[in-house]
Amino acid sequence: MTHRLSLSTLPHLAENVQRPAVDPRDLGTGLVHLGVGAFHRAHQAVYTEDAMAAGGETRWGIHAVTQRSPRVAEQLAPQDGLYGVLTKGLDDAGSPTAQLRIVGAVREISFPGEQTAAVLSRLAHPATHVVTLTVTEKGYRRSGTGLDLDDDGVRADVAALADELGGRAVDRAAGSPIGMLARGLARRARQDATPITVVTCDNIVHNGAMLTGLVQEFLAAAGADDVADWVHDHVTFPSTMVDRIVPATTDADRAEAEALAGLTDAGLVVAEPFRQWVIEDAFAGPRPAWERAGATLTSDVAPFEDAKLRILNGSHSYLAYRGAVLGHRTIAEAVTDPVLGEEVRAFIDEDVIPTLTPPPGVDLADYRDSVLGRFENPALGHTTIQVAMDGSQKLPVRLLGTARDRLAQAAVPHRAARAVAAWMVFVARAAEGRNGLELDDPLAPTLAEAAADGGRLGERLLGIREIFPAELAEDDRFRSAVLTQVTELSD
Ligand code: CS2
Repeated sequence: MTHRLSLSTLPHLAENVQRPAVDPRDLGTGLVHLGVGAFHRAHQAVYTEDAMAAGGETRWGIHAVTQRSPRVAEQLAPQDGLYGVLTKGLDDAGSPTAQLRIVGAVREISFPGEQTAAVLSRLAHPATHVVTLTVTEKGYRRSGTGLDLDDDGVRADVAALADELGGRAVDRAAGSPIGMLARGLARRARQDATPITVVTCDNIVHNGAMLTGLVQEFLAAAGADDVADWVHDHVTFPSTMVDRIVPATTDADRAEAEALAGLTDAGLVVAEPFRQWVIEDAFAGPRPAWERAGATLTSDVAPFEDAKLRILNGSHSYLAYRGAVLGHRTIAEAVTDPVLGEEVRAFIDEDVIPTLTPPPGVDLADYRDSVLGRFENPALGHTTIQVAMDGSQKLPVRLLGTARDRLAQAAVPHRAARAVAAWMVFVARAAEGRNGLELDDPLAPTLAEAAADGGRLGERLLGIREIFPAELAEDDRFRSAVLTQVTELSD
């Protein structure tokens, strides 16, 4: 029987698999991460481990918190937090390569249901200096541009904080990531009160400012004015651009990793070789030396963020919606479809690049080529359906800013309109369950209702204000470009 990966079985790991870069047993806990999905494990955790190894530090072990379910905790806890990252690329001759490394930076793991108390104390602990988040776009529970105070989880957390501040019930299970974070910050304000930095790593425009705003709205709703002042003075929220393609792990990936490692690993994640992290240098206290692991610390993340969200994520979504409707299972198949590949390139060139300021040292045409080249990686098996999920949350970030900026330049964004129309046609097909497609989106009921109004698909979807701001939806140039494309793509 093959043993399972853990600290005690680590000595049995096959020779050619990279061991943790620092001894997990030596690590203290200095960082809390909310939302320990595959992306965190393949990105920030790897940077953090490499930063500790490069700087000879041991204080940045991670207390990782799952979003809702105990599933990741069940995968990682029996493995003492250890898991593999299977990096899949291509060699110079175009043959697939796979390298496995074991990461040991995750030292504690909780899920919000029963273990809220442990997370709140970690957030308030003086050794904790940094909180990172990957809770996905919908995890922030926004409605329009602000916090959705009607969300059940947020409401329960607001009530819990009000009770905690009033000396009543404490440690009630957290119902939302913002609630968990704000309640932890409130506890820190009352206990140790040392500054802390909160780093959001989700694909959202100006993500740092967005998160500060949500935390402050939450505190205002709980009547926590003193905490709000403390947060204003002691907590920073740097913006970041994060990048690494991390497809969902499959059974075949787990079997491949097991053959390499000689151990089973329920926490395995798969990733492309490329990774990038650009972080606003605005820390309230100590932080891991992430720059020693290849991250860029800068005073202005915005140009990096805009280029990545609009070029990479924008064309990812474009390929996902058009590709899924055309029957392409993976992003690699979609981007290598000659017609679709040309379309997406034209979208980037004609509509996206004219809206961007090149980040320092970056040539946007080269960046485009490198992104499209990464999408072609057939070894990843990244499915169109995975990228297609949560379109209502992703569209504004990835496509609508481009459309708005082109209109402001007095240009009609035909290409961006086509991308939006591709989403609409996908929604219609998925709502009907055609071609095995499914509508996986927090606004699914609203979208399905709009899609049921067959002939008016475009108008109905453009009317959803949570997605399309009025100034854009009512702009005749954009509107008619979208509607024309919906007709064309529906054929
Ligand atoms: C993808 C991203 O699933 C998606 O929507 O576009 O997760 C993408 O793979 C990452 O942002 C790459 O950094």
